[in-house]
Amino acid sequence: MKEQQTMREFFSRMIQEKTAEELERTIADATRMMSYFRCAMLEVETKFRVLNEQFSLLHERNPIESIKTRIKSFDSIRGKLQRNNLPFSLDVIEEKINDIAGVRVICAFVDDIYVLADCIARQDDITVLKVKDYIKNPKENGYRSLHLILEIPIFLSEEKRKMKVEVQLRTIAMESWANLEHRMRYKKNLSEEKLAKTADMLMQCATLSSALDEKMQAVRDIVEEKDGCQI
Ligand code: 0O2
Repeated sequence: MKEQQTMREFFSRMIQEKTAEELERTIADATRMMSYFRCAMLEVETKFRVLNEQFSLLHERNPIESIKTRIKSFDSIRGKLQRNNLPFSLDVIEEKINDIAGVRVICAFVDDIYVLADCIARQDDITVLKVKDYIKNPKENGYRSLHLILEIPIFLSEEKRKMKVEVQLRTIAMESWANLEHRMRYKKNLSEEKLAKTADMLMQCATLSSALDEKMQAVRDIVEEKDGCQI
């Protein structure tokens, strides 16, 4: 109910030239689209939970520490459209914004990230549309994560629809770096001086967090024999 109200306020602000009837139709279409994205997000989340369950059966350990999901807010969608010089329309949003539905999978070890990504990519109802490996190629600021844009079908009462979901796979160390950086700096309008000062410090933190991941992985490699994906 609150979500509907927020959407109503948002669209009333965005599309003032529309008639009341057109506005209602747009709100109904947007509500439906977001609901489809939510379904797709749930499907992907479940797939990771199933893999985690099976891993614990096969290997007596859970590769996934936690899973977070989120649907992008319309304010954030509008910001992204503006940054990419795209017009605000539901068709453009559905076609061009890849991370409306987001699933973040936090893993214990770097190896697990690639094993899980491989297992998901091999599922026959999933198409991997894009891979951005910010672990092998970290961003300039030090950000590390493996991003996958997946296309997955959702089965509705009378139709099947393919929806996009962004998956971010990262370790606990990558997650804590990204959360703190996001809170303090990402997309914030800091002065040039503060940007310069903090960039170097954040890069040092990223290097430390990467070293922590490598060391933890090395410990695990000694403790256990490495497993490939046998699912
Ligand atoms: P928010 O506020 O987290 O939603 P694409 O269209 O997918 O090719 P996109 O989405 O612009 O391109 O780029 P990318 O690099 O895949 O980044 C998508 C998301 O990754 C971001 O979403 C962030 O969640 C996260 N991310 C990327 N770079 C950074 C970074 O430097 N620091 C942190 N903390 N997170 C980052 P949004 O919509 O930009 O932001």
